Amino acid sequence: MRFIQSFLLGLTTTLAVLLVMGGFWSGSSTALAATVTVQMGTPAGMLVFEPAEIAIAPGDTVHYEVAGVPPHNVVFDPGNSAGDVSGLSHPAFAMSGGFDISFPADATPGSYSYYCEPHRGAGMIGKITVQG
Ligand SMILES: [Cu+2]
Repeated sequence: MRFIQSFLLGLTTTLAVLLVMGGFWSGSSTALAATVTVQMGTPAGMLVFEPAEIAIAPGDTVHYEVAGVPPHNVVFDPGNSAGDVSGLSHPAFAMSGGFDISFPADATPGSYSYYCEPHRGAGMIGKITVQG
């Protein structure tokens, strides 16, 4: 009898722990925002964003990293974007290193176009699709 009681107590505890862990994992996997890296310029001297087109979820962050031929910046085109782009741009020129641009969790789904100001004429433009 004592054995059965301790067995049942152990089983109940194990189930409770599994339920708590399962809830934690399923909750955090949906809330965890991702970071996608885009290179600005290439070591070979190309004036491009690489990759030029990416898809993200609302709340995700895009990390821009100088990879060649600086300076670079990121300016969103309000006339060519699905939602509000105020506050998204990073107009300061980056000579090295990188910077992050985070999309709000309530960002309007659709495509957002941007360019690098000094190299727009050379075709350094990019597109981010925020998935719904
Ligand atoms: Cu540039």
